[in-house]
Amino acid sequence: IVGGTVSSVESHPWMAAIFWRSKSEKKVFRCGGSLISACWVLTAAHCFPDGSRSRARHFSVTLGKSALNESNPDTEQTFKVDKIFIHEGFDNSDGNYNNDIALLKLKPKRGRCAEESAAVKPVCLPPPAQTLHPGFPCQVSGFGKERHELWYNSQYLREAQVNVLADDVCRREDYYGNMITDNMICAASPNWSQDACKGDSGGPLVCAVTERFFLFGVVSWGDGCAEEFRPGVYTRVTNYNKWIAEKTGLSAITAG
Ligand code: 4AZ
Repeated sequence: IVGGTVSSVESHPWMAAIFWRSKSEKKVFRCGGSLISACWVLTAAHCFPDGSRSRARHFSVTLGKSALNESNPDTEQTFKVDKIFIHEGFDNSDGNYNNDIALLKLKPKRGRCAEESAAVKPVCLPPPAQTLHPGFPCQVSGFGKERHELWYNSQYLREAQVNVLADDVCRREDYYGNMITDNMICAASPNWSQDACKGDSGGPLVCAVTERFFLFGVVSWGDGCAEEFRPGVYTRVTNYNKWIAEKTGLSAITAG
């Protein structure tokens, strides 16, 4: 997150941190994600490049985490990953991020996955027809870089305030032109000071509709971070209600 503020997982209790276990058993932070029900985390497909996609057992998910390099046993819940579902339409061979969405099925412990607490709570999925008007205020959270030039992630969870951008603006030639598909939402801060950045991928873009947060976007891509005319681009979650229902077997997800 560039230009935002330090946050806590209690303000984003659906925030998931996805780790990859290296050959030397070291846990390497890979991506953000969003808890959508006790056993399911929604994230980005590009977090699982070819080769690692079938290796669910190399990944783990920690919920209730506010700091990347320290663990808090009072708030954190960690799960192995049972299965990774990458959207069938995701094809990044030509740097094209269309359908950048994936689901992780958590492996239950003693028959249970996430247990709700002040630090762990699933987010609501918006109904398929729910659209956001240009300018609608949302927030993005993550452990990603605080500046594009840095090589390290943020130690603490951060959040940024960004507004939804009109599709036709984001498709203008001085923005991203035809790189923006109907499966993407662009969001930026009015003075370009706040944005998601590398390491925030897979994490939540939430927007409050009627005093409740809904997951409208998954951090996907952008040209740099917090650059003029270069909004953050998010996977448009409302286009995937059916896909999510199919994979998870959850028909109406209204927790949160
Ligand atoms: C990335 O490289 C990335 N400014 C993610 C989000 C944004 C830029 C880059 C948005 O994963």
